[in-house]
Amino acid sequence: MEKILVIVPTYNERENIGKVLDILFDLNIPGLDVLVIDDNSPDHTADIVKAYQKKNPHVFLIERAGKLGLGTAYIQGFKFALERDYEYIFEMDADLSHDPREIPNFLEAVKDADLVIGSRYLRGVNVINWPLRRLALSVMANKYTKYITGLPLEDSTSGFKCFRRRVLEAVPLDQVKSNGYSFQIEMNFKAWKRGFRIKEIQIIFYDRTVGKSKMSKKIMFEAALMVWKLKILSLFGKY
Ligand SMILES: Nc1nc2c(ncn2[C@@H]2O[C@H](COP(=O)(O)OP(=O)(O)O)[C@@H](O)[C@H]2O)c(=O)[nH]1
Ligand SMILES: [Mg+2]
Repeated sequence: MEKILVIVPTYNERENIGKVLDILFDLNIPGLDVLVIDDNSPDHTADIVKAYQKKNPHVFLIERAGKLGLGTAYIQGFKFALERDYEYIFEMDADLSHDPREIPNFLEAVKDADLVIGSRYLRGVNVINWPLRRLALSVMANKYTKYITGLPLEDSTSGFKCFRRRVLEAVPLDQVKSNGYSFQIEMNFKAWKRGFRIKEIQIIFYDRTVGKSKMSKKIMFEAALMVWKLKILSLFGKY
């Protein structure tokens, strides 16, 4: 049986994480473990996870000292997966924007792919309840990324995805520099440049109903610059 790890980064997700874990384990997928990476959330998200661990041995928790960003959280999660025998490694948000019930669809799609991305923009726009400004920003960021880098994806900033182990083994994880959402673009770009098969499947993205988004101007600017950096470095054969 091939093992599956779902990595869920959390920062102040106390009201969401229990529900996410419940839905995940109700799916009864054989070989599925969950790794929560919490950045010392002031709302004590980690306590909810620790209580959960008492009744479920398939939940792991890494606690970091402070808010160190999404990118480094995932890199740490990827290393955790590579040190163990996981074949399929998922990224998923903790705020129920990503429906865990989609996981079987990813597992089906990854049979003939190396990286499956849950896309909000594959056929039209499948985003529920985002303010127009936020939606426009996301759509524009994706068009911009596609145009500058040539990355053939409709949703390169999606945070709901499934990697085959070999992708994470091939990409030099210590050279991944992004910390905000451009982390998604950087990983996709590096997988694509190495010739891995990337497939998008349609998902619906629901805006969080509780808790706060961590989106910031800093994260936006990092992404806008990262796209150029990836493009320029790749012109010199560095990716
Ligand atoms: N560990 C960790 N998780 C984070 C950090 N920033 C965001 N997250 C988590 O990453 C996911 C996506 O963040 P969110 O704020 O919902 O982004 P949005 O959906 O784009 O507005 C959520 O599960 C957050 O709790 C961080 O610095 N560290
Ligand atoms: Mg969110």
